[in-house]
Amino acid sequence: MSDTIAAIATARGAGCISIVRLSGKKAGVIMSGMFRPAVKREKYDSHRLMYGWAIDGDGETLDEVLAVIMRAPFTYTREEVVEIHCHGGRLCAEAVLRRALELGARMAEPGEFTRRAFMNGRIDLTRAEAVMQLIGANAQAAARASLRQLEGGVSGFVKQVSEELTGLLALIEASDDFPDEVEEEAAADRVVYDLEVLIKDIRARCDVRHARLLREGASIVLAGRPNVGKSSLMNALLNRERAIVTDIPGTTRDVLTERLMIGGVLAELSDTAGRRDTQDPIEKIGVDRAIRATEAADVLLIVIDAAEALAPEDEALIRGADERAIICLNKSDLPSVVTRGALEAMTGVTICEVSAQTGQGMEALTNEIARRISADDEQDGLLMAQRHIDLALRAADQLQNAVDAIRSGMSLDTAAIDLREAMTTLGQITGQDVTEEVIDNIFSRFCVGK
Ligand SMILES: Nc1nc2c(ncn2[C@@H]2O[C@H](COP(=O)(O)OP(=O)(O)OP(=O)(O)O)[C@@H](O)[C@H]2O)c(=O)[nH]1
Ligand SMILES: [Mg+2]
Repeated sequence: MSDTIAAIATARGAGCISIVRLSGKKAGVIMSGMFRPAVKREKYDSHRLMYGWAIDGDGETLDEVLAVIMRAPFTYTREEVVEIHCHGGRLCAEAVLRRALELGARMAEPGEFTRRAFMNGRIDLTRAEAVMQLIGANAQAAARASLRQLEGGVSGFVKQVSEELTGLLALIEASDDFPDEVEEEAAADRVVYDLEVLIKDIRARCDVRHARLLREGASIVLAGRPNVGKSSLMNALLNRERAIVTDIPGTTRDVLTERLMIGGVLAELSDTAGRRDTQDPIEKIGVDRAIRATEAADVLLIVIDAAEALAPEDEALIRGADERAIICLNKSDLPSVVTRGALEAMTGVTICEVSAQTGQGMEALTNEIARRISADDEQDGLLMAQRHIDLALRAADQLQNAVDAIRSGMSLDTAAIDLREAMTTLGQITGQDVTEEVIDNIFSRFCVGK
């Protein structure tokens, strides 16, 4: 923490500018050794961009730059921070970075700037994690949820629960110290009642599926027997000829995955091999992979050929369908053999009549998929990071232990131990009670320069 770190903060590849960033006590001194401002100054103003040149040890120009010094503590890391805005591409920025290292800076580790912001108490762990989620977000909904976390949504929740637990611990202590004034039984009732409300609130914020949808997007998988039109539907949903389509059953062998946006939500769409018993070793592997992909799907599109009588494979898929399934009655442009009514008699699953060939019914299908995968980011206070969800659920379990202990007639003191444990668990979310190892783990997933 005592040395000055440096890194290129902008992404690799061609761009208009690249930024070299420094943070630490010597940032300003290093800047003076490598920056020649166009207008001579006695002293650099803080937070003020200056035009000039980055120069090497012999005074030769490395690049034409804009540079700024931001003095502590009003900076990202709370330390002295310098940014040098070079021309885009890697070469200029790399030359400037090399010069900074020559002058005594050290190359920053991944996430080290944000780690310093955390260590110096400017942000808590949930906000540091929000920064990373925001950089990695690839859908608007995920970005909005990360921004809310950055604004302190998760920290606020943890603080509120911790305060309520502190209140309950005080009540327990009072009933212990002043049994005449605070009657133990009344205190126990109150603690149980309040804890149950809290547990319910915590669990309501831990929607694992919703959080994963927000972070990673939904997985949509096409399944069905050979030749029913899965690959044709894949192409129709993607609006391009991605998968090979032929009238030969068993055309698709491998799982084929593509990203797409449906109703503003990022999703992965997978085409799979047609399900059937086969002796062909390659197709067999394909069928196994198809089954595995189906198990992991958020939305399962079971494709049925409307122009042919149901085969045993179709029936097996329909009967095995759960709440993730949508039945796509495909080839509805052809004279129908399988009707909607016949399927409705077999299952309660939503049925969409479509034609991958003519596009008929595709809009209704897309709307139905969108409805299933929309991850509503406006829902108040839902946790997004898996780490937070795991810890919050553990805290809820520890509170549940307290409730169970009181219910089974144990003393309030015993319950107080569980309450304290739950508070420690919650403290790990914000980073108050967190080990070095957890911190290392979190920040190592950042990019260099952030
Ligand atoms: N008339 C009509 N034909 C279709 C429709 N969808 C697909 N087909 C035809 O059905 C045949 C099989 O289509 P595919 O998309 O390859 O079927 P698949 O389910 O991917 O087949 P496998 O990869 O073998 O499992 C092709 O000849 C398609 O042109 C449709 O909506 N209407
Ligand atoms: Mg196919």
